[in-house]
Amino acid sequence: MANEFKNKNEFKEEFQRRIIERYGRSFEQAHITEKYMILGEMVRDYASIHWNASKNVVAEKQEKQMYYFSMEFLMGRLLTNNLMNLGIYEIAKEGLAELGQDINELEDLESDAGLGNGGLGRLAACFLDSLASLNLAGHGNCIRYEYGLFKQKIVNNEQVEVPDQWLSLGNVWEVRKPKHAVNVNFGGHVDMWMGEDGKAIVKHVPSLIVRAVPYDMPIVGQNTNLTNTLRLWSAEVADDACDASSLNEYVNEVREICRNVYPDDSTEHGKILRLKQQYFFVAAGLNNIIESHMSTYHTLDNFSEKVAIQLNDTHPVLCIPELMRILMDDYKYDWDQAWDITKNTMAYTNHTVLSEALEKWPIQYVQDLLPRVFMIIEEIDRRFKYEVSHDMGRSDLMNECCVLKDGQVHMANLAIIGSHSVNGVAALHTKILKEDVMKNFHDIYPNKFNNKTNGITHRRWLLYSNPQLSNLLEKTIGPDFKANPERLQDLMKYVDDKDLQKEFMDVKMERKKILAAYIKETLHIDIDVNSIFDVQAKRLHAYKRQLLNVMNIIDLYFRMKQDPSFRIYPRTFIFAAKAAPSYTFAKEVIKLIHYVADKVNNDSDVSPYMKVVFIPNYGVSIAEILMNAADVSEQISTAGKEASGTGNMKFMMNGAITLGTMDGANVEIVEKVGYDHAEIFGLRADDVALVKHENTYDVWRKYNENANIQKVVNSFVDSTFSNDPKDFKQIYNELMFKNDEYLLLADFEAYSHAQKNIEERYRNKEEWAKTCLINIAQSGYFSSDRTIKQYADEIWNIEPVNMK
Ligand code: 26Q
Repeated sequence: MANEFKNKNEFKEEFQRRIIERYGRSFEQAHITEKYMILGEMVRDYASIHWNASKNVVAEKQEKQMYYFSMEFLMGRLLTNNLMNLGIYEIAKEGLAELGQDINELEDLESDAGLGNGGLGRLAACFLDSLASLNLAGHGNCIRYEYGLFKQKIVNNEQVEVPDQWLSLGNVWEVRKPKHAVNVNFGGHVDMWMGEDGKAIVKHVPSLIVRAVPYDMPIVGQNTNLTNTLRLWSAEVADDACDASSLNEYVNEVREICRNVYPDDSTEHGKILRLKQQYFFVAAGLNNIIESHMSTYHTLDNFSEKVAIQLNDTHPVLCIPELMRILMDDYKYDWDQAWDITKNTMAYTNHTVLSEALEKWPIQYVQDLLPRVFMIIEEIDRRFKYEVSHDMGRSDLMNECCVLKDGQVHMANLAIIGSHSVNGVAALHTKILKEDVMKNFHDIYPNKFNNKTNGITHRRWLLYSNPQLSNLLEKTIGPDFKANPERLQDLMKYVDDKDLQKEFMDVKMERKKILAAYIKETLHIDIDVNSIFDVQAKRLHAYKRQLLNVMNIIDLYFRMKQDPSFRIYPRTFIFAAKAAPSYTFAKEVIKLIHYVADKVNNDSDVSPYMKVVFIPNYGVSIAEILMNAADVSEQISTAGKEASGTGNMKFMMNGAITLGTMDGANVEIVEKVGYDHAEIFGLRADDVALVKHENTYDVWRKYNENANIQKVVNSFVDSTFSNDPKDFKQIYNELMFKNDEYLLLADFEAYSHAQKNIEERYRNKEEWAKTCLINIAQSGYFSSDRTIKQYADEIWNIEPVNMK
């Protein structure tokens, strides 16, 4: 039983006792990693106090529960977060200090749990924090990847991927639960025969059986007693594995399922592996939920009244046919009953409108790997076509919207057809789904579509990562905003207060110094803390237009070189971005940033006015010191392409001004702060749509019209930055020979002008501080607590659990 220490003396005693018990050493003799492990275990046990009780209360009170199925959870570190949420950070910190141990050193030992790529995975993690903090019974379901997303190193100015061995010290937060292990079946064939009752009996005879073992992590909220679970599934060999031609082959086949977050899907083998991952965690997760539901209710008739499943994009969409399979094959429901239960349980969130990111699987893969599930998908498709053409008389929409076509399974279509709710992640994004990308479906099911603008947990992204700002806010408006972030609004009364403006600038300076020290230590680059910190931190992707940012930098560099009287307000341009390993264009942009940085930073005429810094290995922990040090938040995607963005919200909440296009949640940020307190530029989403529709854009005309643009574009291929003629040729080609798909040249002048405006604004420090304070004051809306309340009320129909 865990000891619930109540003060620092009890903490110290318990800590020392555990070190002796575990390692047979005194505190003084213990290695720092041992101290970290013990602290982690103590916090986990502390967090577990209410874990069992939570499960019991939820079962006893027959509360509805939500399960968030996601291939990604970018949890980051949990030690600080859990200590803070449990309200025992100060006890631990002071106790350790009295033992001569700085808590920060232990915090730094924890690896980020990087079980994801980017926005979608971090959103899932923020949602878990909000669910627990709002006393809502909502759990995560994912894969226990052996390696997180690769670590990024820069070697000779290029990205190199290094495996992320996040489990090397063990994961102190997880508890292995072998008693909940289940088998997952793949391949083989399906036998069917008629039962005595005249109903078909279906038996899937698999060729591969994998044992799925769950590892549970407690999710604790701030100041709440409800403890939720993040369940991570690990693949192991099954006792009764069949048809494995050789043991070694079988073991390898099982091991690779959970090896990587993102298996290289350039080969057929890699693609099938990803499909295997999807079915693996879906089948295991659903199986468990059903088992637990049956043990409470002894029937599945009320399943959708007690269980809500949110599908984080299409990656877990096999939930739909899998639940149908279980209901029909194992529990003998007929199709219509099973379909009602399934549809009422499932809800789907879309996170992207890029057509290349809409998931499709070759029919053959699905049929071979999941023969029974595929039969059900075929039947869903058949019935959908009948419903639309026969019942609704809309055969015009049938072919667009069906699941099986062109030899592929269209996962988004399956998701929409099989769930009761479809949501986008920002107002503009949902509008584009309804009016464009999913217009036909919106005609068929107008009531399914709804918007849930994303959010971020203000606990991690403001309270814990920026204590300086948090303290200043508390001093100014009191502590209410901590539990209720909408109360940040109260700051509006003080935005004109000169003393507060000054204090805010001091806080920002402190954060800038912390970041500058990190950059000095890791990259050996000196940056000027009095310069404007201009930050673009996000995955590297053509549509996010890091290249537009670089083009402006190159332009400024040329102009300062050419004209000694032209000088800009000192600026530090900071980038942080990982590129997908196979995305050569994105990697080329990273390389370009480094070459430009070399040139600019080593030029004594220019470097006093600007520096370019690329911070490697962007992830949750780096974001925690990066976002809050920014003056300018670069959100410059081609309008209509960024579903929402969530980095934009983190910057805003920490008092940075948005320099952005009217895209994703930027639109709502501007709505809150007003045009005067953001710097907005460029084509709007409908302009972009029109330009594309009418095919009126000509990149060469833009190029020929503007000498500055010409010079910048030429610099990609005239050895300004690299003597190797192969370098940056691809960038040049993408821009100039694919008619600049993401409209960089179209927005270049507007962007350059907006950058100039930023500089003018920054010269007036009081006005600048006022703008930052207004951004903070209006950022409460972007707390994921608000988002989660909307999901809970409007989609899941769940209410806070009273633990008493
Ligand atoms: C698609 C096809 C085949 C295999 C994989 C995929 C795939 C994998 C990951 C498609 C998309 C993703 C991830 C998408 C993502 O992270 N989207 C981001 O979601 C955030 C949270 O809603 C938004 O804020 C971002 O705007 C959006 O880009």
